[in-house]
Amino acid sequence: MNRMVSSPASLSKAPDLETLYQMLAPLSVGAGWAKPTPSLWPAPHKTFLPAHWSYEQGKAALDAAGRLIDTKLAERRNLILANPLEGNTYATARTLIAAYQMILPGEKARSHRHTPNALRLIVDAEPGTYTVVDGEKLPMLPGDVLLTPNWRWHGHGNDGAAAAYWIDFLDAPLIQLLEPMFLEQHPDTYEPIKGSVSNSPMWFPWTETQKRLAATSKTPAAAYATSIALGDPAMETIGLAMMELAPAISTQTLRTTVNNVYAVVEGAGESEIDEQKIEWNRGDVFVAPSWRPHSHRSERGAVLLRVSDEPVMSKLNLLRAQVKSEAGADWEWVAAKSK
Ligand code: GTQ
Ligand code: FE2
Repeated sequence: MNRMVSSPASLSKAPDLETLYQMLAPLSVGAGWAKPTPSLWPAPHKTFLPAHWSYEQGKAALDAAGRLIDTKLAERRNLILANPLEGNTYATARTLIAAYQMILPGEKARSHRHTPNALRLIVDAEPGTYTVVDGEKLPMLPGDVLLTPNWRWHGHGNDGAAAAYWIDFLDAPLIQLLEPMFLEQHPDTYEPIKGSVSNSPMWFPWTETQKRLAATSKTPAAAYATSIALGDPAMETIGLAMMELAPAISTQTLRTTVNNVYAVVEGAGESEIDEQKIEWNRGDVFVAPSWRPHSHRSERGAVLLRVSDEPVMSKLNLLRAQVKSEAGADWEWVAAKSK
């Protein structure tokens, strides 16, 4: 192969397309019309797969990790829930990652800060488990959601009697894509605690969530069932909603450009995600990636936390969503109807 760089004069005289392509290659130029796969397409590719992770398994693996790896060695004792998409080892959906994390009684996880936004949903923890966000000590109890937005110092600790388990969610795959990744260790290793607070914009206690859900008007058959938002939105890139599923009522089938990662706060049920049936229990995580039609159902009622990149899609005018019509054949636009 001739790797010589062609002059403009010889480029302009390329006798045929094959020769032109050969002249263009060393210039890092490609012929748009000759690409084997298109660069634009009519509807989302549905690259990421529907998937499910069981808390029972995650908890068992974390218990092993508790014996095998120390928080002095591991910055975090966490298990990454990587989408089974071939070649993927990190992201749960395109923009989001979920992980199970555990901290033993008496342990501390050192403080750091990073540009990715993060939050946790507590699954099992006893009083005495806490996170420190910018010097404020916040309790971590089952059903609580705690935020650690972009560049806030955060570390965790457990002064309780039992191991504490929670689910982390971060927008790290999005930050990796966009490139502005920064991570810094706290100069004191464990950030000093300035004080405790009884409420904070970084903390959504489960007791409050339950009160708010009880006071909300019910829309059990809506795509997101009966939903309340945590935050407005919770963070720049991540939206949070607590979803109450009423007993034996299926939600309307939805397909949206939004990536939705669900965690089971309470109860059990099943979801159908692009024809895949997923049965879930308390503490489980499952994902409905962009444009995968999905609906949920619980025979006895359940609460899900929906973690999404909706704020990103909204801000960038990329939010598109459809629901299946009553008859079940047609799709009806519910967001950014295309004309
Ligand atoms: O707890 O600060 O699962 O920084 C991944 C990265 C948890 C955390 C994760 C993190 C954290
Ligand atoms: Fe972190």
